[in-house]
Amino acid sequence: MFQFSSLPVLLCVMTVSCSEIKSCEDAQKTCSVITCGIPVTNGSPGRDGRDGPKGEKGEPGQGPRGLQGPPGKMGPPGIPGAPGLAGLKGQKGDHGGSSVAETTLADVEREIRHLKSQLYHMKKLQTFSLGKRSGKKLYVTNGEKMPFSKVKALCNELQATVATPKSAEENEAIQHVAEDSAFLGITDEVTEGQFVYMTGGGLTYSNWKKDEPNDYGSGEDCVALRTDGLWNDVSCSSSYLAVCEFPA
Ligand code: MAN
Ligand code: CA
Ligand code: CA
Repeated sequence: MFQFSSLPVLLCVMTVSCSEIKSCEDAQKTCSVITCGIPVTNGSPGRDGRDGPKGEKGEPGQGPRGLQGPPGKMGPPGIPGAPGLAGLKGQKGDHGGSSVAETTLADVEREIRHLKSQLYHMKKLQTFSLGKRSGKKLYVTNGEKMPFSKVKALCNELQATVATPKSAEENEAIQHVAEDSAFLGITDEVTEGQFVYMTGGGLTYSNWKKDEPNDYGSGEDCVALRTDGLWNDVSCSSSYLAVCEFPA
C-alpha cells in the first residue's frame, strides 16, 4: 500500500530537478511538494512525505473474471410453511396383530427351532415316563374297555396298531401294561379257524390257553390276552382293554 501511494511524488521531484523548461509554477500545479525559488545547487533530497488520503475506487479492470468463490454460509431457517392438504384415506388395518411384514422368515425359523427343541425334550420325557426301551416296541393303554372296532379306530388315530405279541417277551410286555384282559391285533374274521395278524400274515408266535381257540357260542373271531398271559378267542363285539403298539 505504501509503495503505490508514494510513486507520483518521486516522479515529480525528478522532473523539476533535471529540466528548466517548465516553470516552477507549472510544477507546483502538478506537484504539491515543490517550493519555488531561485534555482541553486541541489541539496540532498528531503524525507518522504506522509501518505496521502485514500483515492476513490477505480473502474473495474479489463482482465478476465476470476473464478467463482465458494458458497457462503447457510442462512437462518425460514418460517414453517402452511400444513398440506389431507391425504387419502388409508386401507383398513388388521385386528391388532402383527402385519405380514413384521412376521419375517427369521421369526418363523426361530420359532421352528424352538418347537423342534421342545418336541425333542417332550419325546425324551414320554419315552422315559412310559418305560420305552431302545429297540423294543412300546405298548400304551388308556385303561378303557371297548369293542374291537373301537380299539382299531383308536390305535389308528394314534398312528399305531393294536398290540400284537410276536414273542414271549412281547407278550409279557403287554401283560405288564394291561391290568385286565386286552384285545390283540389278531383275528380269524376272514377265514374261520385261521388266525392272522391284522397287519398281514400267519401267526409266528401264539400262547393259547388250553382248549382255545374254540369259537365259542355264536362265534369268536377276536383274541384277548388274559391277565395270566394266555390267549382266548372272544367275541369282537365284547369290550376289552385297548392297548396300542408303537414301532421299536
Ligand atoms: C367263556 C368265553 C370263551 C371261552 C370259554 C372257556 O365262554 O371266555 O371264549 O372259550 O369261556 O370255557
Ligand atoms: Ca372264530
Ligand atoms: Ca374262546
